[in-house]
Amino acid sequence: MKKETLSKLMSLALRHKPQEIGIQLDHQGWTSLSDLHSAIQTKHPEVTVADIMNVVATCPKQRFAVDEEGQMIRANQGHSIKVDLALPIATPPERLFHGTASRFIESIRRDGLQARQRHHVHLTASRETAMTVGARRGTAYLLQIDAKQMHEDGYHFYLSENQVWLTDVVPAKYIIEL
Ligand code: HQG
Repeated sequence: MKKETLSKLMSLALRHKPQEIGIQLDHQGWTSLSDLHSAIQTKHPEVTVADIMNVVATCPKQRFAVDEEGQMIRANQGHSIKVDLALPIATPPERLFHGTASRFIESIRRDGLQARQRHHVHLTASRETAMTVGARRGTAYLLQIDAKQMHEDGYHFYLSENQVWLTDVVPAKYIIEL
């Protein structure tokens, strides 16, 4: 199986539909590496634990983490199912970015940024990353977020292990268009 295909299958299992391949996640999103491997092997017998570990190690977005004992695996962020990643509240940089598609802008101006199917709104400190994320959905449109003011106003931010800034919602008044 191609590495990208395996990575997508792991995202499906660890972020969205564990039941679809027959695994269970604990409340913090972890599952046993060997359970994940066995479940994947039912349909794809050629996949090895080393293949899974290779995705964990080389995925450019560092989407997955394995615990120190090398026994448990989870997705670092991006879940649609309910998990508590137990991330500490972090102080964001003054400005964060969100890349979206231009066709969403009117709605975002009105309603702010919402998590939609995911747990959190995803933000980044990097303009380039935001543009790449936005380009997935059409003509990329870059928004700048006044994270300093949000933080001062009591909104919580979390930094995932793979450096994605997460927050519950970004009300429209904190969005600065670029
Ligand atoms: C948009 C990928 C209209 C929002 C990426 C986005 C990222 C609104 C879409 C990660 C809205 C949700 C997350 C509103 C938000 N009206 N549209 N009020 N509020 N939106 O995929 O941030 O490959 O859930 O702008 O690289 O695009 O999965 O979020 O376009 O890091 O690891 O609704 O997913 O990473 O889309 O992407 P998503 P996202 P992975």
